[in-house]
Amino acid sequence: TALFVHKFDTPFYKGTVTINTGLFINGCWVDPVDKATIDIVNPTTGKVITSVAAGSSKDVDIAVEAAKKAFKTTWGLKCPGNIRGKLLSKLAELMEAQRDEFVSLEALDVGKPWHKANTKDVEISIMNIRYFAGWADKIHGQTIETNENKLAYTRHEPYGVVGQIIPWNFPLMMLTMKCAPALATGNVIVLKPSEITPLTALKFAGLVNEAGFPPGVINIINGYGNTVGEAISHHPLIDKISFTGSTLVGRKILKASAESNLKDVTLELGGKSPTIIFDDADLDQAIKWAAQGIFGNMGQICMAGSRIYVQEGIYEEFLARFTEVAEVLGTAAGDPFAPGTEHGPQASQIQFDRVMAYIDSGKKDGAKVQVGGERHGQEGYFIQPTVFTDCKPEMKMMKEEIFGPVAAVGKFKTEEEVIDIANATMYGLGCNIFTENISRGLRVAHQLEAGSAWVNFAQVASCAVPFGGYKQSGIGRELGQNAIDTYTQVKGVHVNIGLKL
Ligand code: TXE
Repeated sequence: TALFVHKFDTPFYKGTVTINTGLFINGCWVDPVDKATIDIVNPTTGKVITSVAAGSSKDVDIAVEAAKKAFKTTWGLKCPGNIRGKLLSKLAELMEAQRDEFVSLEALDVGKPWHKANTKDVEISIMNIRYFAGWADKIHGQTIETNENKLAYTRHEPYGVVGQIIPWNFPLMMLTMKCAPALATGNVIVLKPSEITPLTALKFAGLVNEAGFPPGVINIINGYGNTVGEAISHHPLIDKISFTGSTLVGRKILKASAESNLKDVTLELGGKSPTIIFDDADLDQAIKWAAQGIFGNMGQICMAGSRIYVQEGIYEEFLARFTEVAEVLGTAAGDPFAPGTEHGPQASQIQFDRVMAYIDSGKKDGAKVQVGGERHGQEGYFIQPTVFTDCKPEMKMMKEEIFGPVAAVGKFKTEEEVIDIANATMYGLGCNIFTENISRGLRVAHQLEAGSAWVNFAQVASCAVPFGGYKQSGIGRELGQNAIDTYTQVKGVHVNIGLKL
């Protein structure tokens, strides 16, 4: 298998990172059966960085077989929780020791400003693993009172082979958020990173053997959605699938489950989350959080607060100051490895084109650009932080997920009105509410149709709190104790301790 060797000589990190670009199956690096590759592009420059192996359904079959064997012989019920936790902790330690390498690869591959990849992506990724390492030996069932002749209890057992499909907006964070609870609960995994951003997953795979995981427990197969992704979602021996990505593909995953073996499905899909700012809010803070809520990670966040509704009394002031924040952020666009960069490129040409098309549709439909609305620079996939006003609910840009640095700001009068507007979407991932009246904050949070609600901030998730979507934003929950339920199936055991025939 080929190696990718990259020398970083940047203000944040100087050093050489080496990763294997093959498929990681059964504890070994292998070439794909078909020998295909995918070019990986640096979104900051638009130039090819390297190429990585592209698997096919044949490689998925091999990985599933290895995983199944590991589940039966060395993992699953054969490996006690404290050992699973120990190996996960060791993995977190190894990642911590090579933290700067992970950060630099993520900044290179996705275009994230280095300091954000450091304090957000990699920090949270390591936290995810540590958090679920702690759960591994605390997975308990119940004893259930029935009658004196019976002992009844439940066990939370792993599914077996779990398929996991990851997007490109938080490659390492999503990987850890999916694989840590799956492994902690005794499952084995066959994971497909995004074909756009596979580098940190390969770096991660390089630590798996050193951490002590038996062969076959963790398998990582790069490849396209319509080959490797399809094979995973249709595979008859994969017992559970967890997917994060578009709602369109989410539907395909659910259909594939129905058409194959009815594998259990967890989906984390798109969003069109509202940010609601009441006129009693701490305006300085609301402006900063609202900006972070939509411009953070260049808007490529499933829970991005893309629809901002401001109460009429503070609307003009909010708009003027929010627009200025967007403008200033635009001046801090540039090389993710340069100090002072706060805004990077979109992750790929496809995403750049998609976001620009939404901006154009907004302009054509009569929305007004307050700031931004154009490409930034000539090289790479940069888009200016953009603020629209005069948006109508029926506009395409108001109904669909843009997944870019594009905010739509509108005005509202009453609490009842804004709750209705906020809920008028097929999505239901997140919502952000700003008010100094805590009763109102909680009242509104409870009425909004979303899997997560933030009162007086935006998007500060925690690995201990469940995350997932209402409506067409998904099925099931990740993170927190709920993730333990997500990756286990419950067995009721009935023992006869006295009933005679
Ligand atoms: O997503 P895809 P794309 C949204 C966001 C974005 C849009 C399109 O609005 O603009 O989706 O992005 C794999 N069977 N989100 O096209 O295709 C694919 O290889 C199985 C929201 O990149 O859903 C990748 O690994 N798998 C989001 C993963 O699915 C398939 C994150 C996601 O890609 C497949 C990303 C198939 N048939 C995009 N086709 C979030 N919720 O955070 C593709 N894939």
